[in-house]
Amino acid sequence: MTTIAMVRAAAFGAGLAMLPGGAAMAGTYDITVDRIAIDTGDFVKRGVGYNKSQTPTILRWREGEEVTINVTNNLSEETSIHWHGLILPFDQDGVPGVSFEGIAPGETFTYRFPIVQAGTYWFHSHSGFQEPDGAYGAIIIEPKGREPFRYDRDHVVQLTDKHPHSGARIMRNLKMMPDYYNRQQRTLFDFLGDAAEKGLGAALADRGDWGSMRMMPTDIEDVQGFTPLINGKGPAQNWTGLFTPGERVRLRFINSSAMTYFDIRIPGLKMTVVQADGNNVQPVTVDELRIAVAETYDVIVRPMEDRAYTIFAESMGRTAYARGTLAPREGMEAEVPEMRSPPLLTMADMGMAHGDMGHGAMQGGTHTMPDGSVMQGAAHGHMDHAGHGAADAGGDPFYAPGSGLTPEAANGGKVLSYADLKAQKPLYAHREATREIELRLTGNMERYLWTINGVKHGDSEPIRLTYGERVRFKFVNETMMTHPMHLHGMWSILDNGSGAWNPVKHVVSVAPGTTVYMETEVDAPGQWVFHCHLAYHMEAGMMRKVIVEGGPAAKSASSAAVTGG
Ligand SMILES: [Cu+2]
Repeated sequence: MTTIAMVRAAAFGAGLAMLPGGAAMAGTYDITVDRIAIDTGDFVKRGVGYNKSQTPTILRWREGEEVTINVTNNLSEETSIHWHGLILPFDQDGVPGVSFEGIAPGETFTYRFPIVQAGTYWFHSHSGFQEPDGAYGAIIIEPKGREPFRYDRDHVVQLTDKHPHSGARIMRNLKMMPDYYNRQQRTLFDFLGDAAEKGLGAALADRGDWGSMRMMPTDIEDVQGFTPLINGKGPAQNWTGLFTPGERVRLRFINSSAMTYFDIRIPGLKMTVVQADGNNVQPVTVDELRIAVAETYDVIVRPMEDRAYTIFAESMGRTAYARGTLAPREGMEAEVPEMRSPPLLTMADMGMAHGDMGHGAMQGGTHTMPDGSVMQGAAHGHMDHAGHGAADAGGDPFYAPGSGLTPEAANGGKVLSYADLKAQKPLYAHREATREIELRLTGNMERYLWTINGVKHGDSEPIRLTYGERVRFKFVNETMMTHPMHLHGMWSILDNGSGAWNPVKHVVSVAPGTTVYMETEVDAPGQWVFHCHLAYHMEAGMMRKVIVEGGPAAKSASSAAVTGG
């Protein structure tokens, strides 16, 4: 019996009930948290899994349903489940020490909350390194009404970066030696190559700049040596999703990696993006998309031929790839492309050495685009390039001008940009923010310390918000790594210049050397967290507690009282 079937059986066994009138439903779901063996095809390791399986559990819910989820902890340590992207009472959010006490070994904890949204989401442990160790699954919520797009079948495509080391061991190694897992150190040979190309002086100056940053131009992934999985299967194990030629197939991409961004493409197929982070967007057709850690994108593809297609997802740093197959029948395969060469960070990614352009990005000023047009600081809300396909303007506005990280399509076609995302229907009335909060993303590579405004979580004061306000968050990335920032409990409205149609997300990825704005309607009382979703950055301190003061008491918690402060 598959995991999906098991969960469904559990739901029906406990009586999935449609109440009179057909509006309200209630379902009960059972999840066990177990130590399991995980076989990636490259190695076998001990890890954590839900319902005794390395195949991620899929929870299928309906908007308007009241869900009851019994989580039984079969581990010898505390666990928790966070429902990533779900809007719910804060005491159901599953962050130990903030939302609740955690789930002790041997204990069964019952979550209960109404489902007030639809789309593709996921869930994961918020305890220790259980998520990198395998504790994640998918959530699919069917909408009450009709979808604004058509599809004939759907597949979850859940990615992760499975490492042979446990999460705890990776953290110890990174703390001891921050470049422990960076295998792409540049060599003397590369230096000689640079010197030949740029001249010895420039190559030396370049080296000096990088040395003083204590970074390397190859510091794109600080944890390498993993095997990417799709739905629990390594590249050789080749997860396969079936289709009948001519069908519209909805692929629900979820990036459940600890640390890895992926560039996803399906050679031979265009992908029409219809949803980002669970919220419908105006359809945009692309050849390739980059998915940040913890994001979801739903795309529709229409394979017409009676043949196999490869789902190819290279890590952003090109150290590994995930591979799966769409095929009319099991056992078919298509060609697996070669990985492209790894990107190199540039001075622009340091947020320096590019004169006015770099400063424009850092300080929210203006800079001139290569085509001569002028835009405000990276990703500022009033540029008029948004939605026109950022490539037309000479670069993706969500990367620093001259960045080595700007994605390009393997076939020379269209890559999805944040600038392309427009809400299908605005979720909130558009209004001016009531105030701005600046969050500088900071770090010290030498000590593997990742911080916000230079302060690590353990030494920080909570961010205090007031119920009913609309806060504008200004992210200034002063590090050379890309950070996927995730606020719990409330939506993150990404300012990409689309005004009322700015996309509604739960993760906002901030590239090096850029300033990105998001706004939040503060409509969820209680206490939450706001953090970088890279597992080891969060653990190293890139996190804040958020306290929402005021608001209706009835909404603040479904059972427990607020603890701490
Ligand atoms: Cu999260």
